Amino acid sequence: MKIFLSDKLVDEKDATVSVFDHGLLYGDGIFEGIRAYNSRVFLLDEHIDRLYDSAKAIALEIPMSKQEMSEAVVNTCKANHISDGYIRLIVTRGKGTLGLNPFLCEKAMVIIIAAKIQLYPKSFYETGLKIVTVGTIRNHSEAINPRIKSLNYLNNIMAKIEAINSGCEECLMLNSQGQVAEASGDNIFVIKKGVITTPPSWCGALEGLTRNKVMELAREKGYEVREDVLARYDLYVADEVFLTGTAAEIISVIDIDKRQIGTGKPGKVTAELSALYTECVRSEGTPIS
Ligand code: PXG
Repeated sequence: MKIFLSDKLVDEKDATVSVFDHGLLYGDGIFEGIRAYNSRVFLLDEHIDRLYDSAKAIALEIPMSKQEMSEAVVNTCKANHISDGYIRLIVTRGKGTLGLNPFLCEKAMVIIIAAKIQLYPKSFYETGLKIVTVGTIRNHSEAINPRIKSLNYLNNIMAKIEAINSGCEECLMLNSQGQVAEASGDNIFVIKKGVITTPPSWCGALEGLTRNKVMELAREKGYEVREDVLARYDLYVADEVFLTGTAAEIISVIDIDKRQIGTGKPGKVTAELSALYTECVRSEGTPIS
């Protein structure tokens, strides 16, 4: 496998970073998870924009232009003959000292991995997920703003541990006010009487690109789509609940905290949106060759 490292493609065995890299020492960095479908990189410009916004927020200077970064992503796919896959784009603070001071780091390190994607088993989509509310709350927005896709995912990992220990694959995370934020690696939506609602990002949600695309597709179909504060109550009494993310795409939730959601089976509106999304990923994106 070829990895883009710093400024060029190298063999996987040579793709190493310093033990003094602050990405490793402190989780000081940012990332994107991107999909390629049908020889096209889906939502590439949107991912690059979010990456540079995350960088700005943590005062990290990326040593490449957006254009160069986009080209590097496409070239990494090309070099690995990826037409359908998952791309991990990482920018760390780079090599520094054992102290916290990020300004002593030499230069931000850029890493791009283009690989095959490990999907959720098909059965999860057919039967839907059971999720549980966890005690770990989503990062406070004035600590690490959840809109920053930072390399520091301990918050989400602690939540994921609780979910797995409870026998669930995913969880529901609340914010410090007890409002619904998102899942550990996906956004959440509820459907009630035909109205589709997802928490606004200020409630502690990452501004997911799948989330944004699903909102756009639903509006085009004539659905009323809202960004509004949600309590767990709203989820429990919903007709349908689903999660969105680059890796998971759209996946139904059929049980939350042992409350059956709707009929207890993946719902019709979720299936409709899922079909629209599938159509979209097949036909849109930046060509790889
Ligand atoms: N919320 C969080 C906290 C995320 O990390 C999403 C929502 C969905 O955003 P997009 O832009 O992908 O629609 C994410 C992104 C995994 C995994 O292995 C998932 C993400 C990141 C890293 C790993 O499930 N999700």
